[in-house]
Amino acid sequence: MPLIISSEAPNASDKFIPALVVVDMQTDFVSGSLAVPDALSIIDPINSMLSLPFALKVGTKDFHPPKHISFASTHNKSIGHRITIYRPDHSDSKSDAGIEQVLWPDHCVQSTPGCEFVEGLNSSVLDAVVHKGTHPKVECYSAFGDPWGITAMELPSLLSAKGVTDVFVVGLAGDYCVKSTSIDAVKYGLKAGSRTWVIKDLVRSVGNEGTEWDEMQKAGVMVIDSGSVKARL
Ligand code: VGL
Ligand code: ZN
Repeated sequence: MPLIISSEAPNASDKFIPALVVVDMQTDFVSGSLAVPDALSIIDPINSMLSLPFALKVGTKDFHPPKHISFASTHNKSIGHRITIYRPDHSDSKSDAGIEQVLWPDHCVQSTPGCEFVEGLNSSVLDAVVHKGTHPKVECYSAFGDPWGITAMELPSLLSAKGVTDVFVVGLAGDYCVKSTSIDAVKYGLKAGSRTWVIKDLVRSVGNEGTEWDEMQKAGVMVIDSGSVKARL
């Protein structure tokens, strides 16, 4: 048999294996202690995304123990106050610049109703649920890992097991967990060869500055709308 080299041979970059990551669609973020404005309106459109044939559908949950380091009540400080936190496994915090942490109301505490997926979300079709913020002394906005890489998270291995080429992100909150997760998805994609998209009309933010979109795009996240995703899938 002669070897035929066709210019139309499928090229690795033509592969399209999409994953949907639904970030923190939990009661506390929709109607509870840390309700994100207008979050209710994205539940149904996210359900319709979840009905599309993504190769992998992952939900994330903010999943804090009581007295978590990100809670204002833990420090007897007011909500919105900023503190500096350090790597919990650092014996010498003087050699650690630390990171700024804004303090939140108690939210998404494990085993409380506010931590559940919001009512009406079709979570039964999710292939996996990734929990984050489980370490009492580590804040973790990204579903890929915490700022110090202390807490191991399963999202990278879920994506690579399916050979995902395109990661689509929706959910809450645009200026915190969606932003961090999407930017980390780009970093993952640099190694795995995948692209990262955030579906803008299926995201709501806590603040109203809107700078998160620029930050995500500068980092290499592509911003798309749900209509275009539906047309592609
Ligand atoms: C989040 C604030 C605190 C989020 C989580 O899901 O965006 N925001 N914890
Ligand atoms: Zn949190």
